[in-house]
Amino acid sequence: MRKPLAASLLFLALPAVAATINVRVTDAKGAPIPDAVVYAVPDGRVVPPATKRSAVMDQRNRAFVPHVLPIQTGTAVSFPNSDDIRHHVYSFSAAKSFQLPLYKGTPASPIVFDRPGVVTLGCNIHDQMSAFIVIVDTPYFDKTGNGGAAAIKGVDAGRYLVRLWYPDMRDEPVPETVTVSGSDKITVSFGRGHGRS
Ligand SMILES: [Cu+2]
Repeated sequence: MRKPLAASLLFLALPAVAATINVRVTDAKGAPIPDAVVYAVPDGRVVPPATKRSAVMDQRNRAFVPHVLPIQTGTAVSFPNSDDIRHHVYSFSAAKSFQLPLYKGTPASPIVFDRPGVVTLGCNIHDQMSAFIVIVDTPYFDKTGNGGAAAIKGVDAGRYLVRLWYPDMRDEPVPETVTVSGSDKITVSFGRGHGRS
């Protein structure tokens, strides 16, 4: 049966409804934790496809930029070398093991990260270079700034498990369960139940 025309027009006229989940991450003493990845995983539902399918992990002044890069599973990451010396990027991580042998400029093919997990990057030439690519099974994620705050935006209605990862995390805390019903602003805090190593 066809929908009445008036009802269809009303539906189209409604503004897009999406929520923001604000997350604060502190250590046991209350100090903010920067570079912490927070992500909301749909609970028992199909994960929406990635809205962003590519990302960049740069190399500048003998450092990876950014230090922590959160992406959704299936995202292609390019590894431009912005230095005028050569780097040799590698990962031995289970989620993605690869090498980009000594190079300058931008490698022709980006690398697709097709499994969730944490990939630790290194450079064979410069031992101090390290970075993390955090691959999550959801398009809803963000990373905390220096104040330990992040905002997961554009979250559709439904139930989510909000999870946490940061570079020297010892134990992941129990995920926070949140239910989004409309254009809510929800606040989640991680301040206990996880230890820095
Ligand atoms: Cu290097």
